[in-house]
Amino acid sequence: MTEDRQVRAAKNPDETHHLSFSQIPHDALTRADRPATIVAPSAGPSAPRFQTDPLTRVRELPHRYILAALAVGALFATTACGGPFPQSTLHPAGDLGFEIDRLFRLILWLAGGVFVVVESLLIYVAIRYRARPGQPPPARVHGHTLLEISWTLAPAVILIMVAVPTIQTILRTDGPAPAGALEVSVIGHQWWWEYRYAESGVVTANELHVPVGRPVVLSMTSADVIHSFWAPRLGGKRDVIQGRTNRLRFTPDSVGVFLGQCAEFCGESHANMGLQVVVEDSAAFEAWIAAQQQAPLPPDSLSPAAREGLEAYRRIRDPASNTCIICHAIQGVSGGLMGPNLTHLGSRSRIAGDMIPNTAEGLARWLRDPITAKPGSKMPNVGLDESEIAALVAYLQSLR
Ligand code: HEC
Ligand SMILES: [Cu+2]
Repeated sequence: MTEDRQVRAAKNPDETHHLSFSQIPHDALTRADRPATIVAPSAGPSAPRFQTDPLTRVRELPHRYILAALAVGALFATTACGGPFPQSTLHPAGDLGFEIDRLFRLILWLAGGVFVVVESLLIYVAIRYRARPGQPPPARVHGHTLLEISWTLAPAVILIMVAVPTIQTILRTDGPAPAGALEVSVIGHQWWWEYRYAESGVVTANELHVPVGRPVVLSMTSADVIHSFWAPRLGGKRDVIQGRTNRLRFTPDSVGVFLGQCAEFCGESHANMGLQVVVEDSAAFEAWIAAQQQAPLPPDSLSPAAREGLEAYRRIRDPASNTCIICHAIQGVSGGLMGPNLTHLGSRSRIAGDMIPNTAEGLARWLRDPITAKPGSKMPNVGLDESEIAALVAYLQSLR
């Protein structure tokens, strides 16, 4: 800092507050004289508050702020005990979910034990050896073999206690399908899930149907970036990576609809990459498979509106990349391979990665502008007019 600037700083501390870093001459930036110290001369009665140390600042807070903060904390703590929480790992619904829950509890207890021991020692030492007036500085201790061995061994033992069951669980759940298991290929896309059932040839999206009590093995890969399949109550999560096949094995033990979602940030609509796992008894599952294997209604049994929709669906658009049949597959109608298979769209409860209800209104909203309905959607705004949208909704709803 130059001489006259220092003088000015002392005379008019306010002015120095406006000095920006770049305004300070380069040679002035010595260690002892960095911008933070420029405000030092003003440390008089009008000294800015931020110069006090953090503890003093907390002590100076009016008590009502502290009470308010505690009240908000308590509110969060109590609301966390309510429910329902459809994506809670604490209510497992399958073997993998139970394993994960068991690991979580093991680690929680170990960490809790460490916390209690460390905090008790800390509080004991802070009180027992606190500074007293006139007390000489404490003697230094150097080297204590027993202590050093024990504080190296104790964490190592705890980490082994965590690592062994964790790795065992990973190995147990990422192997090839055992005999009798249901194998499903899962393909992660920005931002939806594709499922292909090896034995039945069924292809669907976002809503995975599996039977209760039978092992399921998901063979998972990605069409683009890294995703992660996670249906918390059933277990998981496991990364879904392009060029790799990761497996996830679990056996659901209760019937129900279990929500899940992508658990690896994968771009703009990552948060909208939801999924459902529909666990049903084996009769309902077989019925679902049989229905998925049906071909769609032939054009002449469609209603006039739906037939118009089929025409709109087949229409070659300008630019051609806006043409439905380039992207979507419908058995016997089109073989496009970029978007979800629509052959049995009507059997799904939601569209666009579990985001929008599969109703006439939801479908129309989607077709009108997919990019507003789902930020970043890889389905373009095709530029449909309202009559085309109405016809397409009628057609899409015929695909049961
Ligand atoms: C450039 C490729 C492309 C074109 C063209 C296209 N789509 Fe899509 N479509 C997609 C993709 C990708 C998705 C999945 C979007 C998501 O969920 O993030 C999708 C989703 C959908 C869905 C929801 C499916 C589900 O199960 O979630 C419907 C319905 C749909 N498209 C209908 C149409 C119709 C009708 C047309 C023609 C008017 C069309 N699409 C044109 C790529 C396309
Ligand atoms: Cu994802």
